[in-house]
Amino acid sequence: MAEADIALIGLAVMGQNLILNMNDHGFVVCAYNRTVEKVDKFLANEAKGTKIIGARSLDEMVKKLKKPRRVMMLVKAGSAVDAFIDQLVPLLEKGDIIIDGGNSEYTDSRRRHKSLKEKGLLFVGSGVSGGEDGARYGPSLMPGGEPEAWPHIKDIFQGIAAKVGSEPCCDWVGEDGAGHFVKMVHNGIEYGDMQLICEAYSLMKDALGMSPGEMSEVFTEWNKGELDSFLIEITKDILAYKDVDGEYLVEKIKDAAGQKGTGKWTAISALEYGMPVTLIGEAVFARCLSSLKDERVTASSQLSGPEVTKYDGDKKAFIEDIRQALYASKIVSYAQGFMLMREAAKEFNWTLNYGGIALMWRGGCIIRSRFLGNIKEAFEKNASLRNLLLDDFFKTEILKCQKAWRKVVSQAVLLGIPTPAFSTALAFFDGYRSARLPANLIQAQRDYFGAHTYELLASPGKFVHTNWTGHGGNVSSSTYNA
Ligand code: NBP
Repeated sequence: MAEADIALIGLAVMGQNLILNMNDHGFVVCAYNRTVEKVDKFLANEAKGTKIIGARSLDEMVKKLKKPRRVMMLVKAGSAVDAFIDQLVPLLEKGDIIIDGGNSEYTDSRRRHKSLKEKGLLFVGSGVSGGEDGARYGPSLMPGGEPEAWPHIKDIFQGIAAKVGSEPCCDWVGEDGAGHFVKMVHNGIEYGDMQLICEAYSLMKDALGMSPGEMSEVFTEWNKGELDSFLIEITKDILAYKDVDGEYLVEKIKDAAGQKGTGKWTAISALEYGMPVTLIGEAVFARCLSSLKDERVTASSQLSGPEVTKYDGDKKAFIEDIRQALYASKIVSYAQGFMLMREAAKEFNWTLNYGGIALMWRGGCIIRSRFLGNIKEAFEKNASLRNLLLDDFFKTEILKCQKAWRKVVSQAVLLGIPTPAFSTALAFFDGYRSARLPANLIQAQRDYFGAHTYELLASPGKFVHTNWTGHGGNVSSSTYNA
């Protein structure tokens, strides 16, 4: 009997919790898993006493679904998704919906959307963020793909999503791979936010000699203001946490950061589409450098830095400067993330709702913060805002922080404390606000050695070549802009 509103394939941590969340919101879910014993186990334990039903084969699962059938997968990204799609296609009918909620690459989602559309099936690739807790009590959901599918899944998705006030942190993102692209940028921004917090920690620890306990108090204060966010909140808890021996646990953890690849994908897309998403790039490289632990240990005894490594000015004022440097850098990071999304939208013909994206990230996910409310307002005021830095609110904020930001970056350089994200954000800011950059010289160099031509300021659009040495020819190469 067709009784289930939706099927969910994949009974690992995300799938189980999302099913329980859907059940709480009144939807009947049919659970399925490749290893079918997990279905029985789930029904007998976590799902006991709920309206959740199970299936022991895909055929049985499909038969239990109301039409149009909605099948959501939360399985390992990659070939497992394709394997399930291949098995589902012959079982489904035109107009049925397949949703991939895993961390798939947006290029895969674009391919799946295209191939399923040819078969009359509606594909949705949805970013799901918030980890286990989010899945259970309200994730941030970023669905994209076939727009026709949205009215059929909207109630379920917005019902189970995190809420800010009464607004769900879920809306339609855009066509084909847009949902997974936006999720990828979300993860990249998460890398950036984490790196910025680490740099603030490093400055307080190394330049000011503060203990984790003292720093936890600072983060507690910061969390009451503009920086109010999940990541600042957990940082204050982490810093305050003491091991069984009474020592701070954080200082015992090996300083080599892992990564799963979504930050790297964001940086790769940035390079691919020519967008200067420098902060996320630096955050990924900072993790790479951290993982060269043995090499760093060797280098630390051979490569000396400045003699003075402690800040000797007013400690309290410097802590406030660090806060402002973090805030300004964060504004740059989000501005860059939105620049990348705007460029991808152009590339793939997506109509992205930028204010909606900010709202989707406002709650439920790892980068949730008060700040995202300001971004939402900026795009609400002006949907075609070219760059966040040009919005009145952010313009005022960043200009207010500018002096402190410059002081922190220059102090870090003088004291030999690495702050790649703070520094790159400031360099971007200075580059972005420059009407004239030294790229004229690059163009001249390119023309000198490769006859690549250059454009004169006085005659835009006209590319010319100069015989710089007098002995080169007058033949020019093609004009490259990449
Ligand atoms: P996992 O990523 O660990 O995936 C486990 C599921 O994938 C199980 O149902 C498993 O079936 C199935 N599976 C695997 Br593994 N290989 C398969 C194959 N070759 N064919 C068919 N099924 C296969 O689970 P998760 O941590 O719950 O994450 C689910 C998705 O959500 C992933 O894409 C993940 O990246 C994404 N995500 C995770 C989080 C998080 O915090 N964990 C957050 C946001 C998004 P089996 O039981 O038969 O082995």
